[in-house]
Amino acid sequence: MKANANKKVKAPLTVEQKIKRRTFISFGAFGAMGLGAVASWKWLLAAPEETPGITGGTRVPLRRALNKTELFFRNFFSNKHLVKTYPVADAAKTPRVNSLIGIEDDENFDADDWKLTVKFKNKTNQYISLEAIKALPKTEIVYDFKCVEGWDEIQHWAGVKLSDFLAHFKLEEEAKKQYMGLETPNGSYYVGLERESILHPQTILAYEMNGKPISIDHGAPLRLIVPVKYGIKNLKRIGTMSFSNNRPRDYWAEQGYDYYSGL
Ligand SMILES: Nc1nc2c(c(=O)[nH]1)N[C@H]1C(S)=C(S)[C@@H](COP(=O)(O)O)O[C@H]1N2
Ligand SMILES: [Mo]
Repeated sequence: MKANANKKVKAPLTVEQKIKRRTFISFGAFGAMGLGAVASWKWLLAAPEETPGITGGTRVPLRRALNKTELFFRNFFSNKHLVKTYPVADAAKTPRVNSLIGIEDDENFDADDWKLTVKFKNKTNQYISLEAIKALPKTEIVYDFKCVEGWDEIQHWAGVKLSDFLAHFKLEEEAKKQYMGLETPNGSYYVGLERESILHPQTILAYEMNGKPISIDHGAPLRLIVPVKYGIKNLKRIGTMSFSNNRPRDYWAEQGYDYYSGL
């Protein structure tokens, strides 16, 4: 009561004034929403075209919206943040094995015979041995590996930084394309990754886990470790690598999972 004593007393609004004011506010809000809707619709329609079949059946505008979200994250985050790392002692001693698509046929796979195949548009190939990859500077990372299925685990990986690899094997020009595609030697599991995540300083081609050569189940002889992505993008047993400006095929995106799958 006292607090109000010094305040100027405003005449209460009449019913008519109240109605006028509300009408004004509602129409204003309604109008703004309308403009917003038109603007976002136009924005969606202007989103990048989708190559048919690359991502699982989402209606075109929605897929465009997802692609826009991807562009947003690509532009603002990807290369600028580092994933949190942990002391080696925190790493799981027997890391979980998740799924084995494209690497089940152990009998037919000879790790000693293995070479990484880099495929070019003109159908020529470059073959790179594990020895040549191991001769490059080694980087290690201990971080929290996350699977979209809901588990995560601190894991310890080592290998060559993908950006060092690209520089050493004169693939930097090729890697200026927007995407890199990786496939298992038999082509049953395959992923596409946008340029920013392959050049991310923590992305490695890994050949060691817990200080030992990677086991067959974890992706011997060479797998991708891309800490800015969910597990699905961390392809085990790399057979081929290629570069393109269109999105390469992606196993889980074809099943409707988010193509970007970033963290
Ligand atoms: N070749 C191949 N790579 C793959 C997969 C797969 O099925 N086949 N599964 C992915 C998924 S969903 C996850 S979570 C991780 C699991 O890796 P890990 O088995 O070494 O824990 O591998 C990824 N890479
Ligand atoms: Mo996963």
